[in-house]
Amino acid sequence: MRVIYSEDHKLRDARTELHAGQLVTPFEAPFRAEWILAAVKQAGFTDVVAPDAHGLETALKVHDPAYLDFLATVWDRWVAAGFTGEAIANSFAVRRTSQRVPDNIVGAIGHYANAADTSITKGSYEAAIASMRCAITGADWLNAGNRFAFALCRPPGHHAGIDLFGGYCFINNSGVAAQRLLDHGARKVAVLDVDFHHGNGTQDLFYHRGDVFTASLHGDPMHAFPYFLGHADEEGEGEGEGSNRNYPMPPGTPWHVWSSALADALTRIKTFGAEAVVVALGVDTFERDPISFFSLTSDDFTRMGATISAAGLPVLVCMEGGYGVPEIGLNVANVLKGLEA
Ligand code: OKP
Ligand code: ZN
Repeated sequence: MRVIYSEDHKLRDARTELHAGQLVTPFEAPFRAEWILAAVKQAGFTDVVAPDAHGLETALKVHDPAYLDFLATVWDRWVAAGFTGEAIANSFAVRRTSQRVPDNIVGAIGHYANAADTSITKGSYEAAIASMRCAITGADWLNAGNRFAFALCRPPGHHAGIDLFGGYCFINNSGVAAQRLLDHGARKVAVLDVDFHHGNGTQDLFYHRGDVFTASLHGDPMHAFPYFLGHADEEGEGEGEGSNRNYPMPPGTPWHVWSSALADALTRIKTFGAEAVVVALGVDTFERDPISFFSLTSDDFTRMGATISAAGLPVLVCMEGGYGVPEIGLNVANVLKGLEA
């Protein structure tokens, strides 16, 4: 198992997250990647490399160019406007409003935001690029004929849509990795999202495409972020008809229920004809995750890895969520162990 990690994730270190009516220290913080890296090394996964210096070529195939330009320039524009706090969206392009991109930076942030939880700071873009590079480098490890890679991506990516940021995400790392696999010979691939939260961004990227199957197991959006996507009747459209599958599940969901959804998703991924699978791995399905409501145990994460491995496909794991508790590292290491067992 090759592990791809960049120190540049530390450039994403916001002071604020709008949570429960207050600006709190973000749940998505640098300690997460440090804890996970330490635990996977401890578990014997010591083949850790830095990512290659990829540009935006692959990202431009799944994201809107103007959106990527916004991400690259938003912090400087915010500072130039004279603002001293972190950049937080507070006005949104909602139902029956113009989708023109405002010249004003506050308007532009609102246009490109799907949530106000994600404060933009100096260095956030650079960290997001480093995270994307980890995913691409991991995809290339598979392209070279290897079976497993772990891209220790931070910040996460699965809430980033074609032209939307939020949910702690800016560039959709798993989606970019899927595109990279297609660009290097795979005819069809799958993104299997096992983060607690629905992969709304990834669903958006590929909803009308027939070359990427997207499956997401998550807290029912009637009760959990991202609230506005992730229902079971979202199955893809046009060329993508039938190539999206959602498994919304209720509070308290334990392994024996969650794993039936996983089994169904893997069956569909095989039937679809995917030649590789990108796993968007959040360990926020853990029973003690501070912002989620499933009941998986640390041993369940080993079972998760083994179940995914049994599908027999090459697997690129991209890190998504998992917060606040020391077990996040162990839980990730357990997935990797299960994959290689
Ligand atoms: C990102 B990933 C705490 C809850 C709301 C959105 C959660 C984003 C999760 N304020 N914030 O999918 O783990
Ligand atoms: Zn999550």
